[in-house]
Amino acid sequence: MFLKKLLFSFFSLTLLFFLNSVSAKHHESGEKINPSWMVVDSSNKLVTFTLTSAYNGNNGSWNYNGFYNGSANLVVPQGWNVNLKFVNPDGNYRHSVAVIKMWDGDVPQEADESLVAIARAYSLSPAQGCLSCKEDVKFKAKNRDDYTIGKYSAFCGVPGHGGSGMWLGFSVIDGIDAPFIMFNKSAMDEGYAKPLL
Ligand SMILES: [Cu+2]
Repeated sequence: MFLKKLLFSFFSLTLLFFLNSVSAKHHESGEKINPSWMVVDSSNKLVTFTLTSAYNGNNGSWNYNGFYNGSANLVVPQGWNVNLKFVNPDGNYRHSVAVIKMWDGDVPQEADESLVAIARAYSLSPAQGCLSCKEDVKFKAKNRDDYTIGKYSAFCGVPGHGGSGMWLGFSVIDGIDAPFIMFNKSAMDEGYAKPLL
């Protein structure tokens, strides 16, 4: 009887420890979300992300869909077709989107075509941006030969915007069969408005 009890408490402790480490990991990488702005067409290996610039007042409006500072990470299987449906409803502030390599150290202040890391993965003249505009940015998710990790950023190239946090994570991964988005709340300031889910 005593042995049974001992075994049981050992088992409970192990389980507790395991659950704790799972939740710690969960907290670190964020929560998997399936928002309205991601549409997956598995049979055609196509994923569409609609990214609306300055969606709300979060981060002084330097955001896409209310996300900024990489608080949303778009994760796409290697070889899939991607359509970043870029929308800027604003008539006063220019915006753009460019997929650039994730940086070490300081965030770039701007991004022109020379920083684009995946072929065709940018809106027209990303360092200039555009007003009241939309563009379908279509490309194939691909890791570069010189850069196998596949960690990129969907970045507003207009000077000061991406540098102020107007960027999302963008990752290309082998060995997954569907795209997903990770939402990392801890990258956002306290009291942020609800992003588009
Ligand atoms: Cu911008």
